[in-house]
Amino acid sequence: MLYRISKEVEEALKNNKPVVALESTIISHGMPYPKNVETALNVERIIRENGCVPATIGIIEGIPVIGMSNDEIELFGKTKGILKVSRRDLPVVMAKKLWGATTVATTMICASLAGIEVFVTGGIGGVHKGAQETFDISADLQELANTNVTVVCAGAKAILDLPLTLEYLETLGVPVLGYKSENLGAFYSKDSGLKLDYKMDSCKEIAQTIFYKRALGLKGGLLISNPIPDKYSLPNDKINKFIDEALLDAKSQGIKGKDITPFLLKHIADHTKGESLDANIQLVYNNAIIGSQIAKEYASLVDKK
Ligand code: PSU
Ligand code: MN
Repeated sequence: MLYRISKEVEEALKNNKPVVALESTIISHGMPYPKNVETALNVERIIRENGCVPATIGIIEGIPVIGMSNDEIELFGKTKGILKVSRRDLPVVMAKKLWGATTVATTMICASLAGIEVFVTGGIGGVHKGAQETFDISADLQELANTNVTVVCAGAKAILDLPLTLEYLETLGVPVLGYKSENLGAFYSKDSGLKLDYKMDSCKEIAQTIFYKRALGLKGGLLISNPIPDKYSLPNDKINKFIDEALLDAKSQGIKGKDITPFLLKHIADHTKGESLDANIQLVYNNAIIGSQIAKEYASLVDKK
């Protein structure tokens, strides 16, 4: 077997019970310990309370694990040096029997291997600022073009070039749907000011869109932008000041490639003290609720088929 799947997730998939996939880079590289573990376990609890089975995904001794145990999540949260594994790293990490935290791209690959349609995260990778020169475009975007998984996020952080990220997704044919919102979410802030083509009024409507994409055999994912709730949303200009500083720091320290996103995330978390981390945690919880509803609606559509 290429991967290990937990009994609970396997049973749920067999019986068409809704399952929600979760990534592990957000645990190992996206938040500090112990808040990362606390958040990951709360997200699993929220998904269960909303009638779905959570499947946190990570690579343990070279084996992709779909449905990590609480102890494994704890280990991912506190062990230093777990690699950040995107599409190109996955076969190497398996061959070398290493531990790896899965990015959005790799979590999509593993979810699709197991047959999980809905995946909840915080923010996706995208086109980086200055990509015209650096060519730094996250592999997450290509994955959305190619792999059949729906990703629920709160938009993307302004560490990225958000208008270019939307252009790129359009080129790749990825539907970007705003849940009860006309505009793309900006992660910590509820509104990026960038208009999306489609506002969805219900999770049922989103599930139907997934259903038709699959029924038509249109390859690739869908991106759901579920903006952070009003009461946790930070003002754009306030957070952008920290983002600009983080970008300058990364440049002066020569940070590049796969290290840039974790560097920027850590810089922002350190400099905004608890505030940005709290917003980050709340938006993931909110995505877990909406992602669960989408997964349930989708499972009931597939049942009726
Ligand atoms: N953006 C966030 N938080 C994250 C990430 C992105 O706001 O934790 C992580 C995700 O795992 C995403 C990855 O898939 O960073 C993208 O990295 P890169 O830009 O190197 O492709
Ligand atoms: Mn990159």
